[in-house]
Amino acid sequence: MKHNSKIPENIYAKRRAQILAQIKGEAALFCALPEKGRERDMYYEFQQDANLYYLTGIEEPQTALLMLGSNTKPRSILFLREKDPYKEQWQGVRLGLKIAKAQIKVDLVLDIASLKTELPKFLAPYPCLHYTPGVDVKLDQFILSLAQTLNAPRCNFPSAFVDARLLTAPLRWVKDKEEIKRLKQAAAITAISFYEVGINLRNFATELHCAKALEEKFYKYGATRLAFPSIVAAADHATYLHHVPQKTPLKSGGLVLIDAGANVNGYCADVTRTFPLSGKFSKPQAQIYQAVYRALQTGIKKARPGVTMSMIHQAVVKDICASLAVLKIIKSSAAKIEKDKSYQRYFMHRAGHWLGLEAHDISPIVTSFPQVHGYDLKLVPGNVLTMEPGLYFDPGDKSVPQEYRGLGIRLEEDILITKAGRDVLTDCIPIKLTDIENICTGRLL
Ligand SMILES: [Mn+2]
Repeated sequence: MKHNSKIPENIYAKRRAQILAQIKGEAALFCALPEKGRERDMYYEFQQDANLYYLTGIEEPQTALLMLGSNTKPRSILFLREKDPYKEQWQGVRLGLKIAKAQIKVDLVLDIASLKTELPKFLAPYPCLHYTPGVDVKLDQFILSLAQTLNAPRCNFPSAFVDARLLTAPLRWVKDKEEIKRLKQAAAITAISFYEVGINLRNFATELHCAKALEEKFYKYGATRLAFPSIVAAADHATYLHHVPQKTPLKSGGLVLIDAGANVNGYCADVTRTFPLSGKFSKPQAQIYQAVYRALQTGIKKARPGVTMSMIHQAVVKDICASLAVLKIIKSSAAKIEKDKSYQRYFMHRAGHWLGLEAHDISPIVTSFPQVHGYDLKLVPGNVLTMEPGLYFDPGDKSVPQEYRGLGIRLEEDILITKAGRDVLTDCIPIKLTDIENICTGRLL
């Protein structure tokens, strides 16, 4: 499996050109997320801003990309840290200006230390700046300070500000060949890891042990990081959507919900399976499992070019409502359950989300009036999304028949929209009820 290759520089250059083509006579600034301090001189694992990564592939903190649009001479200017032997001795090697100049096809490479003096000069002639607030709050404050004036709008600094994600979101929404390759790698790594952990489930002492064993597999098969913090939820912990793994023992008779994904060179997988530890679902467990499984299949079949995420969600909701009525969990008709939204007590999230550089990937919007949300855009080939219906019954919910209380089941696949319909990138991980049982008992080896 080839999985450690970075996206070639000419692809990043092409993406930058696509941004510049949108901002003739305007400027755009993309900056790195700040490093997050833990305690004293320790930091949390650095996470690059996905938009800056999409346009440069650079994973270093203290990096910024300034784009100056023009009909005649558009320019890209990269700011990053200069080499510093003393700091590198302690913090690790940096790219540095010289290597960046040789490798990255921008018009100018400057030291990030000069950003505050250079930025006002570069921006002075531009009326409009595309900039995303909230990525680096300190930079936000600096830019706002430059825009502030007491008596009149400044004419030597942009007077209009637009969220820069409006430029990148439509591009990031449709994955190119290089991205699809890496998303498939992330899905494949996640698949084999889920399988290997599934057949071993009885040997894990706790949720945490299981989570870390799964993550060990991700890295063994070539992950570069986790797509998001792994969720391993035993028994009624699965009724909490984003349960953080604890030292809770995995007990026979209960279910274990695992929702996790590998990240390969920036691209995420996001998979959920729910396993019966004993190797056999009880009758109520099986009833809920099948209800979620059917809803998942409904959603997957619905996904194709021309339909919207909202339409898929509605189809999944309809299916879930039918099951809630049939199982008499809500004593009402399926149509009424759907109409009065009483299903939301047990299925409270959307049927899926976009997937890409972020596990919950950026969604394009259409800035018409009123604005149109990405969930209402017609899918096109190259969109990647997850499908993840679930049902969750609080252990203390007396309105639910007793046999279902404390059950939490979610199933999730990653889906690539293609011309012909869709590819399920994660369908090599068994998911049918009997296959899941056989994994747990070691019969499916
Ligand atoms: Mn998900």
